Amino acid sequence: MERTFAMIKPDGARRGLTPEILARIARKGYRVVGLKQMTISRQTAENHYGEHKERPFFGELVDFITGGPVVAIALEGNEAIAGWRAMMGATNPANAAPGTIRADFATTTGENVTHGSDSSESATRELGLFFAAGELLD
Ligand code: D4T
Repeated sequence: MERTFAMIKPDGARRGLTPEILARIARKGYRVVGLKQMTISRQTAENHYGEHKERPFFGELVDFITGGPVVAIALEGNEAIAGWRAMMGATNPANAAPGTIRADFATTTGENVTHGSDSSESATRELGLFFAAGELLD
């Protein structure tokens, strides 16, 4: 069993896509072991996206992710890290496979509805950044 960090970004939450995305997670068979709505602080956003600090889109990315409530989700399941990434589709929705969340619900890379950890190391780091130990089910 693997755990990963998933997030419904402010665009997805604002557009009312949370129930649809949680339904896809349930139908897939992942177990939700943590779930909360929150507004991300700038400090947490800069930490979360630290790998992109030098990229030209960093400022806009931090503005966007802190610009409204998100839904933070901890998922558990067999190969959940790669599996959730597959359900989201490519970062640029124009390249996302039909049936993926980004193909179905997004048009731009900047506002692409969901996030998912890209490795086991990222999953551990991001789960720790967004959830206190007591907020996750055993
Ligand atoms: P996240 O981290 O949000 O799940 O996205 P990905 O893992 O699929 O993609 P990423 O780390 O390369 O990008 C993080 C975040 O930055 C935005 N972005 C990315 C952007 O606004 N412009 C860009 O050119 C790129 C590459 C979108 C996602």
